[in-house]
Amino acid sequence: RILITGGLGQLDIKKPPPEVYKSGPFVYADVLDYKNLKELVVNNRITWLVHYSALLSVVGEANVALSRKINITGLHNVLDLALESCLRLFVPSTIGAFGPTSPRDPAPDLCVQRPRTIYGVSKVHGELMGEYFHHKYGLDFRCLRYPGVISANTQPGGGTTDYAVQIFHDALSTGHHECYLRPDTRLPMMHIGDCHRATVEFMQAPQCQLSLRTYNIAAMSFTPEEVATEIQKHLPHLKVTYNPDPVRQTIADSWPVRFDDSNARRDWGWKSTYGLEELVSDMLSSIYEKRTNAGLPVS
Ligand code: VAH
Repeated sequence: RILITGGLGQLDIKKPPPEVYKSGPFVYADVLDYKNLKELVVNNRITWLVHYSALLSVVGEANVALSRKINITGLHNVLDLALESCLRLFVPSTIGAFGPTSPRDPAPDLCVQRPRTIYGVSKVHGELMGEYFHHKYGLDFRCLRYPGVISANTQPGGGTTDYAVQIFHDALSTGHHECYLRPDTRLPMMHIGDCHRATVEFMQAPQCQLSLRTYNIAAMSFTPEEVATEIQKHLPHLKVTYNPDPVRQTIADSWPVRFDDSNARRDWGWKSTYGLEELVSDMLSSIYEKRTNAGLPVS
């Protein structure tokens, strides 16, 4: 039985594919309230804790104090809880766990990590603390570094990669997207379906197969220009203008351009299924259906 923190956030657990998670009840909990988390674990006989709660890159820079509480104190709570209740623990990391001095094209699993956001720093801390608890106490800690995750079921949540969600909503509503990154800004991205499937397959992998505790996973890397061009194959009227935001452009320019995920592919058989064409087609059809069902106009 799995407890997922942050399940109503951008990683879209509300409607996971049934072959991924069989959704259970949603309950309100505060990752800073250890006693409450402990009660949830004991009362629901939890065996796995999937810890999604975190402030993302841009929103974290606007509220460093809250980001430290949620992303670091919250992480320490789930680490202690996992030990105390003999849980297995999955915590995602991110392309944001790398910085301007990391190899960027591609970024390997093991290299210099000096991120320049509190989000990235907290995620590197999570990787290191989880691996320490594994080696020191035997905790079954597992971590995947996610690319920018693209889902039709959630609104952008304060990240740097969020233009790649917003552009689809704009394409089907106003027909115009103003992009806060330069047209040539290449970033690793992944469809939410691949993200959930990778997580479940990794959680199910026998520990004897894992040469690492933290793995990069990749699916595709694209620029705003490339995703706009692919959308325009379906919606030729889409107009994209570029107005780079210095904060988000600086963050994006410090992140990997591509991920090397060869260890994940070798150790536990990771293989992505959505490329750019499949992502665009699925996002447009999903958002088109949601807007139509909601009685909203579709451009
Ligand atoms: C962000 N979407 O942009 C998140 C993500 C890979 C980046 O962690 O902050």
